[in-house]
Amino acid sequence: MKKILVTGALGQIGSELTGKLRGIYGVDNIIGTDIRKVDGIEDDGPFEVMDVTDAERLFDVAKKNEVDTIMHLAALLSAKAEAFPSVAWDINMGGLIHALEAAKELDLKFFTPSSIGAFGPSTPRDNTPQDTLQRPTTMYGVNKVAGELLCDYYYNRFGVDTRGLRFPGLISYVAPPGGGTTDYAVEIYYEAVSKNGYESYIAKGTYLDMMYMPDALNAIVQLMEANPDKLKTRNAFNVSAMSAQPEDFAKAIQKQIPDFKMTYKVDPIRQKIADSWPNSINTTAAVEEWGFKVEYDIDRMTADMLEKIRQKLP
Ligand code: AKB
Repeated sequence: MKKILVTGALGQIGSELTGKLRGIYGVDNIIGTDIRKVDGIEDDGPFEVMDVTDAERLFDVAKKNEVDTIMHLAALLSAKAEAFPSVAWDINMGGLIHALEAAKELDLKFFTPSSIGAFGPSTPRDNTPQDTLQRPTTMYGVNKVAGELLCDYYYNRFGVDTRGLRFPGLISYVAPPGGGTTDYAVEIYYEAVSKNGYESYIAKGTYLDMMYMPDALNAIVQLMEANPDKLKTRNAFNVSAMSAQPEDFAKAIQKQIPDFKMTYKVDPIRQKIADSWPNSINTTAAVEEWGFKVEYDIDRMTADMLEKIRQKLP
C-alpha cells in the first residue's frame, strides 16, 4: 500500500484511521473523503467531499489521485439502518459496489469492515466460528452479509484483492459512533466523567464483543499488509478483544470512580438487535492467518478512555 483513498474519513473509524495511515504512509498519500467537510480539515492532509452513492465521482476521485488502495468505511450503523432501511441499502450496498467497481477498474487493493451484525439469532451464540450460519434479522446485518459475499465475489471473479474484518463494538474517545447498537459502550465513559453515572439502554446480562480503537486500527493495517498467500479467509475475519455485559463496563469504571452508578432503561429496538448478535466470537482464523492480537483488555481500555475523556471534556 502506497497511496490510499479513505471513504467515511470523518466517521468513527475514519477519523482515527486516516491519521494513523498518514503517520505510516505519509500525509500526502492518504486521501480522506466524506459526504461532508469540517472547517480546517484540509490542514491535516488531502481531503475531498465525495458521496459514495455517486459512482462516477468515486471513480474519478480514485483515478485522479492515483491511489493503489481503497479503504471503504462509509456506511450507516445498525440502529440507524433499522430506522431507515432503504437509505441504508442505498448507502451501504450502493456505496460498496461503487467502491468495488472502482477497485476492479483501477486494479486497487480493497478493505471494508464487516461486523458482528453479520450474524443472526440462529448463529451459534458462544465462541461463534469463523464460518457458520449467517441469517441476520436487521437491515445492517443483511448489508454486511451481502457485503462480505460481494467482496468475495470481486476477489474470485475479478481478482480484486479484497480483505475485511468483522468488527465488534468499537470503543474510542475521538469520534462518537452515532447510530450503532453498541454506542452505550462509548457513552458510558463520557457520562462516567461528566455525571458519575449512566443509564444503559442495553439490559444487564447482555454479552457483546467489543474492542478498543487502537487495536482495531492495528488490525486493519496488519491485515492489509499480510502476505496474500497466507489468507484463506478474506471477507471477513472475526476479530474481538473482549466479550462484556454492560455491568462489566460499570465494574471496570468503578475501579477508577468508586461512586459511579449504573441504571437501566432498556430500548427495545436496540436490545432486539443486540439479542440477535453473538455473545462472543472465535478469532482463531485471524490469529492463524495473519497474527491478529490485541493490547487492550477492559481494564486497560477503561483507564485510557477515562484519562483521555478527562483531558478532552471542559
Ligand atoms: C453497531 O453497533 O452498529 C456497530 C457494529 C457492531 O457493527 N458498532
